Amino acid sequence: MATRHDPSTILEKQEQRVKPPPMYQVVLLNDDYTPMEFVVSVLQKFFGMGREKATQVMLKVHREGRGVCGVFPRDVASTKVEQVCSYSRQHQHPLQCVMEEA
Ligand code: TYC
Repeated sequence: MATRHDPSTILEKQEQRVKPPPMYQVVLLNDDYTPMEFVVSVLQKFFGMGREKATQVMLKVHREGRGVCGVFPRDVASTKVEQVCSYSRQHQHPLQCVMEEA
């Protein structure tokens, strides 16, 4: 049903109350045992990176100890962490992945 406003009424813009969802970084951690090639394949498989980008991120983690794989809403970040950890365990690698509020 259409609502009519008295033309003398001043309509104030409603304040925007919906905040964007908090975002989370998925961070990959270095270790001494996981093969470089395996890390590159994880970045391609779970983060949709091409081979070159995946290699750059892997080398950054290798040299600096950690690196960001992507930034996602909480549920997506949590699923990625689970997938990476479980896939790494299946392949007997100690690769660690965590999420942090961005
Ligand atoms: N440091 C590992 C090696 O020398 C490679 C590696 C890179 C492991 C990134 C984990 O998240 C990682 N084989």
